[in-house]
Amino acid sequence: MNNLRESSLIPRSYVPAETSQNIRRSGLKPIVNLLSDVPPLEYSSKLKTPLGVVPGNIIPNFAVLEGGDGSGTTTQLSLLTERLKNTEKPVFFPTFEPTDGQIGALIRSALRKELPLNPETLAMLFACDRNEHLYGDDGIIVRVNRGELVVSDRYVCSSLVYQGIECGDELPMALNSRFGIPQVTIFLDVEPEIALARVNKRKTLDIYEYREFQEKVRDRYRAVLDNYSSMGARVETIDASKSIEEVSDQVWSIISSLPIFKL
Ligand code: ATM
Repeated sequence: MNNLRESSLIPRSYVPAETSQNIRRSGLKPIVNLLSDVPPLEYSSKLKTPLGVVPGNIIPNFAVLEGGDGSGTTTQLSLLTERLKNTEKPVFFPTFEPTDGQIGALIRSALRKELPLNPETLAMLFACDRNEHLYGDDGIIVRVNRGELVVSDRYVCSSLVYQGIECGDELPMALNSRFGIPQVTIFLDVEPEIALARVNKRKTLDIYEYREFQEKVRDRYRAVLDNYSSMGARVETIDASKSIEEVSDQVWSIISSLPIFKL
């Protein structure tokens, strides 16, 4: 974390303003005040350079695939990885949330109904997992700053959508307010009926994989992403009921339009 703080490439708002140490030093400051001390997110689409100074809270060289269950985010990330496997530049790093770290493992056992957790606890775990994913050693911020292209299967919008349905807007928004926004968010949009027919071919279903919930997921994605783009984030929607190949071509045309490919 110290290395991250010292890096001039990282905007101040990417680094938590208060460590547990200076919280203690400053006396017992209530958590509510700590949150209100966080500067509001400044969204900006005016990205001038793919590396270096980052305007607003947009994370350069970082793209995200989002969508309901069965929308194909995981398949599309594998196809993108396949496309980029022989490309020397940029170095490509595919990744996903929940991660394969220990917090991610805890989350997955809750999703499989093996570990009963409050929805709020789960919301917090997703945020903890993301914090490590973003700011940890060899995390997303370190990688994009050294010029890698990072594409993640799910990120903040998943929490605003899924945990938003379970816990209301406030908690996921507060928990995710320090995480920067990707250079592009690709939303794979598909009717829940089609998506669940794909998911049902798998053996075990998780806590979110049923029709009513997935209807809400789709509606909420649209609202969250509308909001995101009205604040300057680049959002691209793909009709994911199309064939895997067609969707993959569209994903590629968006990813290959990123400034990192023009260096
Ligand atoms: P994958 O199916 O993409 O591995 O993700 C697992 C689940 O985690 C997915 N839902 N189902 N079913 C979405 C959910 N999820 C959240 O609820 N919040 C989050 O922040 C993330 C990253 C995923």
